[in-house]
Amino acid sequence: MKIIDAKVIVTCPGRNFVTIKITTDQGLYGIGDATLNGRELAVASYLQDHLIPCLIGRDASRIEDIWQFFYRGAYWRRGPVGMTAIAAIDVALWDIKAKAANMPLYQLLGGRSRDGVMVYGHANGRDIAETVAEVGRYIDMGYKAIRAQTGVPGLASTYGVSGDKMYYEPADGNLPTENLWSTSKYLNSVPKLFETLRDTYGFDHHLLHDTHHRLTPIEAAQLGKSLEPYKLFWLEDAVPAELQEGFRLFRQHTTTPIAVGEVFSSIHDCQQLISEQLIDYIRTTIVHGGGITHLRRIAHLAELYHVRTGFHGATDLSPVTMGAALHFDTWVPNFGIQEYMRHTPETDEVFPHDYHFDNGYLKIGETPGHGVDIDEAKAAKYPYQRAYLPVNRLEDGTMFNW
Ligand code: EZ4
Ligand code: CO
Repeated sequence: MKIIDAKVIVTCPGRNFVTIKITTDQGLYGIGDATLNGRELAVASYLQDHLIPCLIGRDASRIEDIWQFFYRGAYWRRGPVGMTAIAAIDVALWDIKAKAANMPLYQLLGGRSRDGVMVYGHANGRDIAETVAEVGRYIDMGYKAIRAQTGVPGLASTYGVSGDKMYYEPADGNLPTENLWSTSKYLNSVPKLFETLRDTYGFDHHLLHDTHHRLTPIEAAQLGKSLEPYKLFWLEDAVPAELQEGFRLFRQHTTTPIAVGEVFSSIHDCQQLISEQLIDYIRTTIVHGGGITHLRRIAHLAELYHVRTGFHGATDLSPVTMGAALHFDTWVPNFGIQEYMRHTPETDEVFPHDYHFDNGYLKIGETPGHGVDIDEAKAAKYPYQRAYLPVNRLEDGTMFNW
């Protein structure tokens, strides 16, 4: 089965998405997501100018060989741009292989391990009262697990708090928006939020929180410790993880479960975090981590060390990634949870998909492949619009992490 065509489709139905469509001489095609928020065109060019010329004429069934060809063959390994491009091709090839077998993708991975994929939604508000009310709304919608973020008194804006309650999109500027950050103000506000949430709703639902890479290990230790009475499902991205051994300090001070990894691009970014049992959940996902072929290796390594998966699933990961991730989640033995932010109706129209929300779970259908397509005519109606993620400065003007 020869690859006869591969094209990159860039579309902006409310936000930018980069998609690859690979076609074979047998008329089958596969779809892969290549979206890297705020740096979309770098991946589009990497695919278009460097990978696609090597892809035409290859046997689409040789997924592992093609993965190795592009990973080893670049000489310059890893990194978000390269690994996102490889992931897009990988997912499209798995889609083709499953369609050729006339099976839903999860069957090729090893079959069903669960009936549905537990997801967590994002509740947020400008202050604690508003966030508490939002969490109640998610409970009413049937969610078993909810991430709670709240505005920080004294800061004009906070990560994860949006005007639109249904759709959160942080990439909001033609040039990067500049926000202000104060760790001490933040650390004062978070325990109060979770205390109020547990007082209001009890302990029947899983609660999660994302610190978005803004603390040092000892600050993260303080936060983890102060949240212990509220029994979080996880504390996410408390510390940037370039220094994997830095998590030892954080880990040894708290029993709050730790999740990290949405910005990782390979197993080498988390090898020590996993093998030293410094984390509980690995968040690296298919689109930014080299596709199904590479995520399978990460998941298997994690399983040895009692680490479970918790794939990133923000709106900048297209429905194609969500579909592929749900097939992976349906199979993977050490599944933990899946993040789920709803896409807008415009996005859903461009990417028809065979998954749906059902009482706290996402469920996939039996469509052969990963079950997500792209409507090229609709995609063409939404041209690319440059959009950046915000940046953060401390109150004295120092550049910080967003
Ligand atoms: O800020 O995906 O857990 N989710 C997140 C996301 C990230 C965006 C960045 O593109 O941290 O909201
Ligand atoms: Co996050």
